[in-house]
Amino acid sequence: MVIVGGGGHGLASAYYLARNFDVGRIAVVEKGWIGGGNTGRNTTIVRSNYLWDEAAHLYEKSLQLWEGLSQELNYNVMFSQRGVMNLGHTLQDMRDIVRRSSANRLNGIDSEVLTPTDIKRRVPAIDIAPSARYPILGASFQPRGGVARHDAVAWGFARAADQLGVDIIQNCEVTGIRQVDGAVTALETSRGLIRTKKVGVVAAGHSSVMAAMAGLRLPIESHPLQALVSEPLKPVLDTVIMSNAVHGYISQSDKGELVVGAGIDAYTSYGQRGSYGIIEGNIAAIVTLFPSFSRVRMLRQWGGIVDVCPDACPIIGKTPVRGLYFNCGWGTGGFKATPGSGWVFAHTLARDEPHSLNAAFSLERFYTGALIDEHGAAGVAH
Ligand code: FAD
Ligand code: PYC
Repeated sequence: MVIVGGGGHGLASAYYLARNFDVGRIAVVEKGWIGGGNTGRNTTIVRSNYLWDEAAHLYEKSLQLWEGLSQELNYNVMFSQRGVMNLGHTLQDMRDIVRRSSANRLNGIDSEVLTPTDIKRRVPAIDIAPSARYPILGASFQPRGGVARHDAVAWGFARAADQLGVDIIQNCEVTGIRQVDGAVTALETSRGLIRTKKVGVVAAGHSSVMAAMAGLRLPIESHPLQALVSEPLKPVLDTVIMSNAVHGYISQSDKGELVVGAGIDAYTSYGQRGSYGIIEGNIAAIVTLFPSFSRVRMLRQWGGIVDVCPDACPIIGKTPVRGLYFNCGWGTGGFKATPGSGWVFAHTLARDEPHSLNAAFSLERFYTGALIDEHGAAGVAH
């Protein structure tokens, strides 16, 4: 089997394939270097507080895998369960927060609803003044959520997969997918032809490009998503704060940098950068929440390309081409799903049928209409 894409999801898929199933030889081909895509560009927020049962179960499985991942891989992925707070600024935000929090608890997922005073107690630097431009009326809080070290996740899965015999081939771009009678026969790559009957594509940012190689169209739009970090500061923020209404979120890395992210850039693009206007609005939003951060100097900015589905949920499963499977469309929120995505995709590839946790995330849902709308839980403005 060949996995296309050496990001966290591709490497996790290869690892769980080799660990859980007996499928013969496995290769991961990566056009650049492992973890150089969105895995190494994301802001590492991990949580499972999704609204609908299907998504909640999938992300919760992933969160449970995160909780044992450093031991599993014998590699410190620095998973830090410092909690994730989603702020509400309007009455409707608060109704949505209470609804989602209740749905989470019904699914066995930890969730609390906080008042502004609770928030201030946990996050002294935040401005909860009723006169603020976007007054904070409350928040949902998932204590088991948090952050992890992004590149360690790629390296940890890669090393563990390598130890199980997986071939990881970097600087190897897939340029074509050969088929005979509607079935995959080989991959054309920048380093030669690879014959194979089974291919799992996990190429975030370029899923539509890969699909086009097989004559398929996916219901995906590719957008830039950017983030930035500040100079390192003494510890000032020990949880993750997200606000969809103001279009910004923030946490503090173990090195002390403030890690800040925005909503997606509205236009579609494959350029791994973002537009200045988004940063300007993003920083204004963060300063609204944390006025004292206005004097902090920002150090670096970057962008990744996220593949967004119309219902803000992934596609994990078979395609009309026999032997060709896609795992894509994680949009702005796939880092948290890395282990869970690998777990279910490995099952799907090995058994040729979906795991119960990804059955609802098939391509067919765009024909049947059984969409799973998680825009509210995406936590990042679209
Ligand atoms: P990637 O790491 O992008 O891996 C895909 C790989 O496929 C790439 O390495 C690429 O080079 C390779 N590839 C592409 N085409 C080919 C080809 N033709 N041949 C061979 N290889 C190919 N998610 C969260 O859960 N929490 C967050 O806080 C968060 N923040 C984010 C912030 C930013 C700025 C961005 C951009 C994304 C964020 N995300 C977040 C989303 C998350 O990063 C992605 O959903 C996730 O990392 C996708 O992982 P992946 O392994 O599928 O993709
Ligand atoms: O899905 O939690 C998330 C997220 C945070 C920042 C970008 N995505």
